[in-house]
Amino acid sequence: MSKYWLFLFVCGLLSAFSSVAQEYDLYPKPRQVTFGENKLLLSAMPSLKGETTAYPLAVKHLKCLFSDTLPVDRKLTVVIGERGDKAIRKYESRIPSRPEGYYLLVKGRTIVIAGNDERGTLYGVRTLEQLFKDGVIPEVEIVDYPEIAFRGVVEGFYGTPWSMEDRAEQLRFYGKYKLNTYIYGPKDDPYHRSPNWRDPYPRKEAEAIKRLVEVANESGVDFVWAIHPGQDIRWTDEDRDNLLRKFESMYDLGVRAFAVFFDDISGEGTNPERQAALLNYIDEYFVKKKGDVIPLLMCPTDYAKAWAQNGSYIGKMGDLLNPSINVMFTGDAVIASITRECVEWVDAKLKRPVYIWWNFPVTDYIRNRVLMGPVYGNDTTLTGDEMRGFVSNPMEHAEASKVAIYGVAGYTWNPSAYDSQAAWVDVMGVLMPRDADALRCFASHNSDPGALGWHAWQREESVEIADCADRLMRIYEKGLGTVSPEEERMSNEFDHIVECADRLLVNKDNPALVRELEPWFRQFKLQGETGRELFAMLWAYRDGDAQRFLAKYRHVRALQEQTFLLDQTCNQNPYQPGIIVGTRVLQPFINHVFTTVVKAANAAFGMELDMMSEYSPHEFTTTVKQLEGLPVQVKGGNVQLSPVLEVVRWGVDEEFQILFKQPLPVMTIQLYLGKSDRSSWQLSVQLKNGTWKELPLEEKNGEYFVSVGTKVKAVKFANVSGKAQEVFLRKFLLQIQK
Ligand code: LOG
Repeated sequence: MSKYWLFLFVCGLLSAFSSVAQEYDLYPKPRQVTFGENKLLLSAMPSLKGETTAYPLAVKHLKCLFSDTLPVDRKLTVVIGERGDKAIRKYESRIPSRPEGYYLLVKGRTIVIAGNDERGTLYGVRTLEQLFKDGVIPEVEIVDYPEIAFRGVVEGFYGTPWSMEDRAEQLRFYGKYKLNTYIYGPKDDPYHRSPNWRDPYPRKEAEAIKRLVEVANESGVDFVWAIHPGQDIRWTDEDRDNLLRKFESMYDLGVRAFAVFFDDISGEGTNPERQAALLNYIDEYFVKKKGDVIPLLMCPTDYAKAWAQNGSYIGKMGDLLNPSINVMFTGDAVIASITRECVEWVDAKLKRPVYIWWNFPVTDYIRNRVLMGPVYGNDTTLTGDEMRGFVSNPMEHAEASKVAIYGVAGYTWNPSAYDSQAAWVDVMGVLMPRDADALRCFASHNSDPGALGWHAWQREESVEIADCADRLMRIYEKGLGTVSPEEERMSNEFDHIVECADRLLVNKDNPALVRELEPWFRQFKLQGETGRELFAMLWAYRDGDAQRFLAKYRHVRALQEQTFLLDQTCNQNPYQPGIIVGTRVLQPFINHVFTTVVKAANAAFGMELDMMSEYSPHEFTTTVKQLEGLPVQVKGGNVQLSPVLEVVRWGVDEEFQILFKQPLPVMTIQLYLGKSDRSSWQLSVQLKNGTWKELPLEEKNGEYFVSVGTKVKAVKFANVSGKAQEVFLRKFLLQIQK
C-alpha cells in the first residue's frame, strides 16, 4: 500500500472511532469509557440473568428499554445485579468500590450491568438507556461513579412554589441525569414554615405529596422533606414533640429523608445550642430509630461565610451536632461561587464535609429576570471528601431551571471532568430539540443577575458579542460615518434575536418552558426589533434622509413604549415587578447608541428629538451633569428614579425636575442621599394651578420624608446650600395614591 493510501486508511479508521464516541454523548460524563468497534442489534426483551436478585427498580427500567415490537434474539443476554449477587460474580472485581458506582459492559451478544449497590445498578441502566439509538447499541466498557454523595435540588426559594406536576417532571429529569436528591422546602408553603409547620398537611396536599414521593421512588431520587420551624419555635418539650409528630405524619406519607432549616430567622430560634440539642434528639429518637431514614440534614442560621466571619455559631454546630448530621452552607456569601478556600474553612468548623446549598439559578431577589446561563465558577478540584452534598436552589420557573440543574448534574458527578460550556450547549437540545439554537440565543443574552445591592454576584452575558458591542460603541464615539464589520455583526445579531424569539414563542417541543418564559421571549423580541430599527435610524442619518430617520425614530419610540408596557403589566409581583432581558450587554448598547444617534441627527437635521433612551411616560430634566438621562421608573403604580450607585457631584443651585404626563396624586416622597443636612436641599412641587410650593423635609430612619397629599404636575429638587455637594442618590420614591 502506498503511503498515500495508508494515510487515507488511517484517517478513515480514526474518524470511524471518533464518530462512535461523538454519537454517544453520555451525560453526566462517565469516569472511564472505552468504545469497541461493533454495534449490537437490539431485540425484544432478551434473556435476563440476575433478575430476581437485582434491584427491582433497575430491572424495571431495564425492561422498558427493550421494545416488544422487535424480533427476539435468543443469543442476546443481559446480566444484572449488585456486588455480592451470583449473577454478576464474574465481573465483581471490575465494579468500582464507590457508592452508586457501576460497571457496564456491552460485548459480543452480552450486556452486563453490575452495581456497587442498588443505585449503582440503576445508574448502569440509565447509562445503557443513553447508548440505545436507532435500534442498535455500541460495544462499550464503562467504569463509573459519582464524586459528590448528595446531588440535586433544594426547592428553597421565596415566591410561588412549584406545582406538583412541575415537581413530578423534575424528579423524572433528576433520575435520568443521575441526580439523587430533591429537597422540598419552598419558603411560601405555610406547612413547611410558620405559621403551620406544627400541623399536618390537609388531606388534598398530603395525598399530592404521597404521590410525589412515589414518583421520587420510581425515579431513584431521595425525596427530602424539610421543616422550617425557627421563626416561632419555643424550646419546650411540647414544640419538640410537635415537630416529631409532623415528621411522623410525613413518614406516613412515605417520606424517608428529612431536613430542618434555620435560615432567615431572628430571635430565640437562632440559639445554636438549642438547635443542636433539638437536631440530636430528632436524630436519635426518630432518624436512627426508624432505621430506614437517611441521615438528617440541617440548614444553619449562619449559612454564609459573610455573616459567619468569626465562625463561633458554625463552630458550635460542628462541636455539638451528631457526626451523622449533614450541614448546609451557601458559600462565601448568600449568592456565591463555591471556592476551595471557603469549603476548607467551613469543613474545619463543621468537622465534617459541607453540604452546599448553591443559590443558583434562584431569582427570588431579582424576579423580573431569568437566569439561563451555564453553571460555572465553582471549584472543580473539590472531592467527595470535602463536599458531602451539592444542591441547586432554582428559579420559581421549574422547566427553565433545568438549564442550570443539568449543569449541576455534570458538575457534581465529576467536578474535574465537567465542561460547563458543553453541558450548557447540550441542554438546549434536551429541552427544545427543534429550536435548540434559538433557545441558546435567548439563554446567552439572559444570564446576569445584575449587581443588585449586596448580592454583588455577576455572570457573563452575551459573551459572543460583548467585545464587539464595546468596540462598536467606541467607534461611534469617534463618529457615526464609518461602516464597520462590528456594525454588521451587531445588526445581524438583532435580526437573529427577532427570528429566535419568534420561533421560541410558538415552539411545540416544550410547552411548559414556553408558558414560563413567554413574557421574556416577547420582551426579547422587542429588544431585537429595537436594536434592528436603531441601525435603520443610523443608516437614514448617514444617508442624510431626515424623513426616513424620523419614521425610524418614531418606530423605535413605539417599540420602547411596548417594552415599557410589558414591563408594567406582566409578572407584577411586589418585589421586582416586570420583565427585563439582555441587561448586561444588549440594553446598555441600545441605550448608548440611541442617545448618540439622536444627538447627531438633532444637530444635523435641526431637530429637538428626545434622546432619552428608555421609554418613560414622565419627563426628567436636570442641570446636574451626572444625572442627565436618569430613567424615571414606574413600579407598582409608584414613580421612582433609578437609584444612582456612584457619588453624585451636585453644583450650587443645580436641580432636577420630574414632570408628569398628567397631574398625579402624590402621597409622600422618600429620598435617601447618604447624608443628613436638610437645610442644604429644597423640595418643591408644582400644583395644578401652576404655582410652586416648597415642602419641608422630615428625617425618618436616616432617610428624608416629605408629606405631599395633593395632585401635583411636577416635582423639583435643588441644592440650595450655596456650595457644591457630594451625595448618593440611592432613593427618590414618590408614593402615588392608588
Ligand atoms: C434563603 C433562600 C433564598 C436565597 C436567595 C438560603 C439558605 N436561604 O438570603 O430561601 O432563596 O437566599 O434569595 C436566602 O439561601 N436567604
